[in-house]
Amino acid sequence: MKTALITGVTGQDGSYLSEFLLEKGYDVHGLIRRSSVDFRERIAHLEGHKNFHLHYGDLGDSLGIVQVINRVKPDEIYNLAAQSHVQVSFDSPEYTANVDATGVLRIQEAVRLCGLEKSCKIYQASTSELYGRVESVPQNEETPFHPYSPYAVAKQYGYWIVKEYRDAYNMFCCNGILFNHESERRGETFVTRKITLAAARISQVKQDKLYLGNLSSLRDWGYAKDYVECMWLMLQNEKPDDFVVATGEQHSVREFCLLAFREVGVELEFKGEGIDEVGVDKATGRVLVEVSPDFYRPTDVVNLLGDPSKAKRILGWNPQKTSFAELVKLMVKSDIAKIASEGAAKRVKLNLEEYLEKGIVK
Ligand code: NAP
Ligand code: F7E
Repeated sequence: MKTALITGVTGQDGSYLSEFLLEKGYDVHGLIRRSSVDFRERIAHLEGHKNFHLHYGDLGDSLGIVQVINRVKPDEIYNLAAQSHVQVSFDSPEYTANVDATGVLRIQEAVRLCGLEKSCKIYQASTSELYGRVESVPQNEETPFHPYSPYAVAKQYGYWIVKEYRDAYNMFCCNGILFNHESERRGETFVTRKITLAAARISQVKQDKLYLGNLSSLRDWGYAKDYVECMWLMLQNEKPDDFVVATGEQHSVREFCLLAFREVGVELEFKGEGIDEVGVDKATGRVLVEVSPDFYRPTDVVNLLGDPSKAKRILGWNPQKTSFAELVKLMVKSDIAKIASEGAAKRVKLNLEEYLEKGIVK
């Protein structure tokens, strides 16, 4: 039985990767952070599985990382932990560098210190944000990097230290240059999830309006569940290498909105430009989407489109398993159910309060 250690196991990708590896028969170990509220929603269904184990640790703490790696002695490490929000990296640049740059070094060094450099393969969660202020479209493994946020600059260090350890110490470590990938489990402040949650809430009269930043930004959006398979494929390849993981299709934030609202029966029409642009419900004339400068970034990455040919050719990975339209649909469907169930839970609570007041239940 192979043993894997996943950092960032409580995140979107960590939860899907855990499911994927458990299904493959792996013994899966995850690194979690202590929190005052024990919020492990995405992996709650896996706790109690006989091959799923959790360890406390933090990418800022070398000693803790060495201890966990020494205890687990993994065959494969998937380093997914990061301060992953680009906008937040402008507010917390030093913290982002500590986790997303030096944190990668801590993992690489810990593997060496534990004497596992010949046996342990490492996957590093690199990112299309490295292309940043893009120098050509589409982007592949040869496209020059131009990181354009504190997040991307930190991730660029991670990318290079992985390459360095591969060359210097002959370690099996790979960079997955993943383009944006989303899902029902996507963090709620990333633009896609913010839109699907708002569409669900507006359709259930629980929100009036959605405020967004740059509507013209272009992304290559895939489905997270499809992408974790490619992380695994990289570590099963004969030799360590770096791969772009993307769909090869590009859409704007505006287009994502149109499709998401269509799923809840609202046809949007966008009018105006820049900060004055609005998304109007064609049937009622109501403004449902507005632009707010609060969601503009000091520097924004606006033209990402990946070329996944190498992953397709060498790893046999299928980049278009879940289409863009299917992705939007499944996210909206899941948020409609989530918002409806929140309403139901509130109604039950209100009824209970009423019954308690009337002395019907004690
Ligand atoms: P996510 O949902 O934000 O998950 C991030 C994970 O990292 C969480 O489990 C978080 O733990 C953990 N973490 C954060 N800081 C940590 C620290 N100091 N020590 C230990 N763990 C820490 O991110 P994701 O979307 O799954 O992405 C996974 C990785 O891929 C990240 O490295 C991200 O930068 C990269 N990436 C993502 C995309 C994308 O489109 N999703 C694309 C390219 C690359 P808590 O739950 O405790 O916060
Ligand atoms: O923004 C624009 C925003 O925050 C996408 C991370 O997983 O993918 C993710 O980073 C675009 C940007 O993702 C809002 O300006 C407009 O141009 O969903 P996002 P991201 O910045 O691309 C990469 C590959 C990663 O590696 C990261 O870890 O959408 N946008 N209005 C908005 N973005 C947000 N968040 N909120 C808005 O209201």
